[in-house]
Amino acid sequence: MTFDFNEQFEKMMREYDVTEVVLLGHMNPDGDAAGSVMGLAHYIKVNYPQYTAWPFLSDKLDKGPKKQVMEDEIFAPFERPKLASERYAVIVCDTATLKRLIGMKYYQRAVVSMIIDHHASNEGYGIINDIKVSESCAYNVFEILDKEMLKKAASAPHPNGADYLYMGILHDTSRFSRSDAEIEAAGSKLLAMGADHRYVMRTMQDKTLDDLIRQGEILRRVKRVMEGKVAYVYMSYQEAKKLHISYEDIHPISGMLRDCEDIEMGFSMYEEAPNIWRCSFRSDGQWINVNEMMKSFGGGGHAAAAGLRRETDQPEVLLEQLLAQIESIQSLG
Ligand SMILES: [Mn+2]
Repeated sequence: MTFDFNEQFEKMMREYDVTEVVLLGHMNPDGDAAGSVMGLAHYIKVNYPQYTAWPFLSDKLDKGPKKQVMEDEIFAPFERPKLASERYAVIVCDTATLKRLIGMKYYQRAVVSMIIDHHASNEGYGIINDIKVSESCAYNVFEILDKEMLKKAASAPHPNGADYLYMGILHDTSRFSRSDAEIEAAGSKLLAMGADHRYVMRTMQDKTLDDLIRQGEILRRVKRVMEGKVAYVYMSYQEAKKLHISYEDIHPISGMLRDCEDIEMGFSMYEEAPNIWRCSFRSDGQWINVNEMMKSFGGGGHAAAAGLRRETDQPEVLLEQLLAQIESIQSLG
């Protein structure tokens, strides 16, 4: 049975006797986290004037989506919510584990929480849950909203509620590269309601020539293993500092490698601070399920995209363990 957002939301606000709701997403938010949180905030603002929505996002939001959020005339989600009451609800979008939540204090002090997510690795926290594995959380949000009411939120100036949900879908499916009939239908319905494709596409065009040159430096360092099917890049804190390479530069590399015709899986290991390693893994979700692969390491995400954060002074050992894990899954399959 589909989760009915209106029914669940109205019941939650009534039963817990609250009039304010804080909307939260994950750390280093991407287009999907921001799109889900902001889309829902606009929907509530337009359709439930008796309630106050407070979207709150980390300002470490990806550069492209940030451009759009900065143009919002209704909400300022990088500022702290100015709650009038100590009793309020929270809605968390696109966040698999509480460890990755931004705005933990608001979550902990809320009288009730609603979780809307699409991660296979969601740990099942929160009081009211709607977790459905899909390509994008914003797509899930679209599915549970009343379409006539969403249309009202879509007639506001850009960026409106439909622009945001469209942005989430666009980013998490890599411009509809991973799509199906339902996702395409959601996209075209959002456009018909008032999302503006060209306007939202600007959030995907955020590269400068310098960005591409730095990515070139990263690509030169790529190594291949398993008959070339697995490609990875390993970058220490010192090296990244020397080349002025940030997490933002290295994060898309695993996806770019995976998308190469002759590569099945791409990953990156990046030392963002001394001994703190952030790793990204991308595959088609079938050749290797990277969410499954991450389980024994304490990371996770989706079948085709997963991450791991690890504190270690022996990164070579971690790299060897990762490669051994890929080998062993492949030999079973
Ligand atoms: Mn997402």
